Amino acid sequence: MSVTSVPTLPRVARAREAAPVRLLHLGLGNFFRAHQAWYTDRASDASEWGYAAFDGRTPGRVGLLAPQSGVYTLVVRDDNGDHQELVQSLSAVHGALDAAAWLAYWRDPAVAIVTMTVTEAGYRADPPGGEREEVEAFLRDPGAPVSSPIGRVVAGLLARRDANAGPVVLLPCDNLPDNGRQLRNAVEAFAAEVDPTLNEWIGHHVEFGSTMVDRITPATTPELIDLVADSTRKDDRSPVATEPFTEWVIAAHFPQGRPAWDATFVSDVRPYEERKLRLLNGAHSLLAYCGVMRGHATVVQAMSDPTLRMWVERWWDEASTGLVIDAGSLQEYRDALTRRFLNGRIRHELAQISADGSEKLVARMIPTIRALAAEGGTSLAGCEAMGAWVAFLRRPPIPVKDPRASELREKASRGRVRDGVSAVLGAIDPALAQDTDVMEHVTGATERYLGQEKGAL
Ligand code: CS2
Repeated sequence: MSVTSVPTLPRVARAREAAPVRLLHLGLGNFFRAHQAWYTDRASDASEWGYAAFDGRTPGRVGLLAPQSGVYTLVVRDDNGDHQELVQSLSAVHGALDAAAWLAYWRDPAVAIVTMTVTEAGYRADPPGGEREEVEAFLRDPGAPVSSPIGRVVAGLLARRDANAGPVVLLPCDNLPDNGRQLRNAVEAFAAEVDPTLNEWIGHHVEFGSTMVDRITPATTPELIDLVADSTRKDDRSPVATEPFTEWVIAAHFPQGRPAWDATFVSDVRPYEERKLRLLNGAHSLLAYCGVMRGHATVVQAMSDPTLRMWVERWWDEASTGLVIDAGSLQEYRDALTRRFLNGRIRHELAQISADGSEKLVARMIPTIRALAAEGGTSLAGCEAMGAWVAFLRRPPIPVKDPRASELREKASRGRVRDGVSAVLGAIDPALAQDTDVMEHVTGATERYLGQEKGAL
């Protein structure tokens, strides 16, 4: 049965009053809704902390959520079946271009925390040189579209300072090492362009927290919408599927308080974040590029391929070197990852993970490849993944999504395979392109992946 054929089902609706808005979010995607919004919904003081959430660069989510006043069904899936929860922490949802509402929240002293999920690529203060005009245009006309997330945050900070609305905590929730520092660098660089006095105010009023976030959350499918309609007898156009596992580690001070999130609060997120980025996200990228080049579509399929499983285990051995987490808990972590990757009830598309490789690989895989090279060793699994990535860029079986797609595709396609590998590695880490051992292994892998249709794999 499909919701389109059952127009009479009532739209999913709020079961409790919306909490006052004290949290702001940029990037109203599925991950935010399975993670930060869900933690807020589950907090014991949920009635005091509501979110106003804005679409990121891709508009559209708000059109589905606004008619159901921001509430949606979270479907938690594992082999024991589905468990559904109504998430009601979004008190308001807004489109990406609703700049007047965006600035109004920043001017409101009750708004204490701004979280963001804008993808790895969102932390670039691009377009270079274009930011000044972008923010000036925005401030002249709050209806003017601003596309860069950093531009939107800086515009918000200007509005907050001008309204004298007090301190605010910025909490980035993307998979970047030291994401608070990266956000601070991008915001300060942008702010300096826009208003030379803003950084001093930022220094006194803005806390840049760092976080490690984890919950595997695939894109919503039409089947999920039908499944929720069937089981709840409600029409929810924007449910989210996710896994039972979830983790949130936060290092920040909250001068105006925070929801009673069931998160882990630490003084330094680095050990957690390095473990997660390298082991989970690194293995994801390996499975994504090697997987699509071997004809797989999902994480479960790729992880069930014995060759790729071997490469993942090898990657975990390599990427564990230097992690400051004890070995016993590392093995448990790896076992849990294996179970999570093999969760057959989560259809996690490799295409989704393959996006933004130029940003993701630098955060997830390159540090391990570099560290092993510095010790005179080789990250064979890292080179395997890089080789598959270059093959993917050179001859993509699915569309390449990356802010640098055309540049990287052109580089990958140059002359002999070795030339393509050298140009791509040089574009993301020049030192790696100079490393003869890395070059040899990556080139070998790229040649193998490109030759697979001739039976070379
Ligand atoms: C994935 C992540 O798409 C990707 O790049 O590796 O979204 C991953 O699923 C999450 O970080 C899990 O917490």
